[in-house]
Amino acid sequence: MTITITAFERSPDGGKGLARDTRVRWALEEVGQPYDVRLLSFKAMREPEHLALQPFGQIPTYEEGDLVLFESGAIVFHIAERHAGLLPGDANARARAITWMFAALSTVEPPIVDRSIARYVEGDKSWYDERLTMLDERIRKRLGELSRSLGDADWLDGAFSAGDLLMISVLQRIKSSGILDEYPNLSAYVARGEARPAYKRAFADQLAVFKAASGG
Ligand SMILES: N[C@@H](CCC(=O)N[C@@H](CS)C(=O)NCC(=O)O)C(=O)O
Repeated sequence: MTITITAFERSPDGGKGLARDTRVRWALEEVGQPYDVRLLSFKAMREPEHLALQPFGQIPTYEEGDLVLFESGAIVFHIAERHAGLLPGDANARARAITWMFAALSTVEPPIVDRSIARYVEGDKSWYDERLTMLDERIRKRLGELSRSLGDADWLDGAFSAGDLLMISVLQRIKSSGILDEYPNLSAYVARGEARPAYKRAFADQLAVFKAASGG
């Protein structure tokens, strides 16, 4: 059955691969599933046709036959459950990998997203610098904890899993701030994820979309 995901027609990140379709593309590449992409403008994302698939008017979505999913974490989980390669066979190891998926999205991602939203929404406020310092400290707290937990291991719990895929996707969003560089083992962890052939294919495909939209 054909899998179709949605992505930005022209990603606001300039092709850096930070939009959340990249993590879905990456998961599909890891498990070797072909997929189509339907590109959406911001206007199309607010229209009833898309809102029927994604109630919050966001990307990505995932369609496969009668099944429609939204939320990148749920989509990656679905892909990992249906295909070998992203979750371990051992029940306890699988439960731990799923725990890391939740940790990525509900413990590590929120302060990182708060920082990027603050830049857009509050960047012109007199108190912005103070707020940024506070947000950076919240991020450092989480990264310090994650760094200790990862130690000198390659991946969070044994073999590479959907937990790593989501955690690395989340950490990529803080790379440009320089904060990630304060944690050499986390920088190396992200680089390891980005070196995976499946990630490279996913990144190249989303970049090709951005380049085509930019006329080059
Ligand atoms: N929690 C959602 C967040 C989705 C999300 O924020 N998508 C962004 C692109 S990465 C988006 O569509 N932004 C446009 C908007 O919210 O209007 C997920 O993980 O899928």
